[in-house]
Amino acid sequence: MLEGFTPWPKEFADRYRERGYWQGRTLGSLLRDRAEATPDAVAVVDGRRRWTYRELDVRADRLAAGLHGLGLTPGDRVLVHLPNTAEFLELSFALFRLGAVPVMALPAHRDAEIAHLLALSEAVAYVVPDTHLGFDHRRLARSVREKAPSLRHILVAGDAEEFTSLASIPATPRPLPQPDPSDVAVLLLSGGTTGAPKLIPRTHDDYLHNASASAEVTGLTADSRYLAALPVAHNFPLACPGILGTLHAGGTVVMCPTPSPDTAFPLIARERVTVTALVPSLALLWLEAAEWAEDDLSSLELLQVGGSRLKAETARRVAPELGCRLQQVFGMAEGLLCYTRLDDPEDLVIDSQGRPLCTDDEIRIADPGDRDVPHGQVGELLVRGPYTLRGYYRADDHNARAFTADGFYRSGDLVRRLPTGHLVVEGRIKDVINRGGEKVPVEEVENHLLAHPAVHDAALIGLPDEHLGERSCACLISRGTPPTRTDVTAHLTARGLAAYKLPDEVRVLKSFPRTALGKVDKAALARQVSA
Ligand code: OOB
Repeated sequence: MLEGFTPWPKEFADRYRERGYWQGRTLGSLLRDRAEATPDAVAVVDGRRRWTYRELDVRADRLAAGLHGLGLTPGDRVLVHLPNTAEFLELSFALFRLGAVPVMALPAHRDAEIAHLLALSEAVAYVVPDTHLGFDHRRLARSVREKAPSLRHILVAGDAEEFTSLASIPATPRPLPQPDPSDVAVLLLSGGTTGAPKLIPRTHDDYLHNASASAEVTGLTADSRYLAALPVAHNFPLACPGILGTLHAGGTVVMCPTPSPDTAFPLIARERVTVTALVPSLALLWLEAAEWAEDDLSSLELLQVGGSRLKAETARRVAPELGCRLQQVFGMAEGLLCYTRLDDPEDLVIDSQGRPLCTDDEIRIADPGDRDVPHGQVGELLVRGPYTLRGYYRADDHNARAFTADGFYRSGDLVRRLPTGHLVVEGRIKDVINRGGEKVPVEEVENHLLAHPAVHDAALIGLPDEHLGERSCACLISRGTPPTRTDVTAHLTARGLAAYKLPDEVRVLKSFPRTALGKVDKAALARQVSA
């Protein structure tokens, strides 16, 4: 068992197995079963490349053998930093089969995040593309290498320069020891918690349930063609049902390099895409673009939207303007997934964020004293279930606060439950800014701001935004010359922070409003800045 992972207590594990949620199978076998059933069906399309299930299966075996030959062993962590490409799938399945654990970094991550993830996971290998959207990932690899003593291999998809080419690794398949289905298959990045970013261990058993049950509520079949438009390292396009759910159903994954309508619409038309997933700000952009675009989007049957709160006005436009059904998804990398169902009445699809995927998802809605609120009232969502984590990876102190004594995860989301069991997301208490679905960890950015020589104190707040739902504003108390937004951007970029964490606005103030305890009163600060 991977050290640093908190397993479910035995009574829960037994129950989840008995009820068939955990099937004792690995993610590697998901692909194997399909490759045996429909070897010639197309598994993945990436540009002009089309790999059948047989080809993806053989490639994964060959890469697993090659990685084993490099010295990778079960339980080793591998930091995967690849965009939406066929190689992402080949590598992920190779690692699942080897029992090595991919750590899923987002393409937008830069030196600060990558160095942190390498240190936390003690990854032995780091896998990057050569360049992506004009950014040279080999440069990033060079700069983080010195800071990561665990790192033995840097593998590059494409032109490797002084590093090892990913394409040079595959070897003749050999029998490998089978990973234990109850062990960790993948480490996902948390959308945001207090302190440094955390890793979420997901087991073969739990993640396979996550993907296959999601494929079922989303109605995926062997005829489904899923457009992977959001970055596939994120839980939503990875397994909700995403690319893993699509492969489980025997459908085709169409890799989309960026989610912009210019790229996505022609792919939808060419590949007759039936289903995709977006965050609300992108859904809005697609709606605007669809008014003018000439691409044939008629194959689209379902649009999933989640990651941040979808406005009812936007939700109402999806069916008439894109000609497909809408499914709202309220999910978290930590586990719990809520979906509106395909046969839900219209008002629930428009106004709710769905109901839990599994009948054994235990939901509590609690007040700050951990007491259940009266039915229909707003409170913090606490959850426990067959695919919700019992502890972050290597984070004992944080885990003591993030879970109740009986194992419920404190989501930090404020929700209300409708009589149908559907949840409505009303806000949150965790210190994260949800910038159009991208989660900005406030404390992390504030710490970087405080390192600026002209910053005496810093508070990052979210302000309402027409397009993103929320935008970030850095409130600063300066010493000496007040820094401008350009100064702040240059400072944070030099510290290697991902671009989505850069403040959209900078305000310099004389003082911050404080609570009775002396903490910055962020609600009052937001009111003051908006006024
Ligand atoms: C998804 O996952 P994460 O881990 O990036 O972020 C989770 C957080 C939730 O705790 C909640 O605060 C927010 O994102 N969120 C939503 C939402 N979906 C997620 N807030 C309001 N409405 C929604 N529909 O974002 C994620 C993971 C799997 C599927 C979909 C989204």
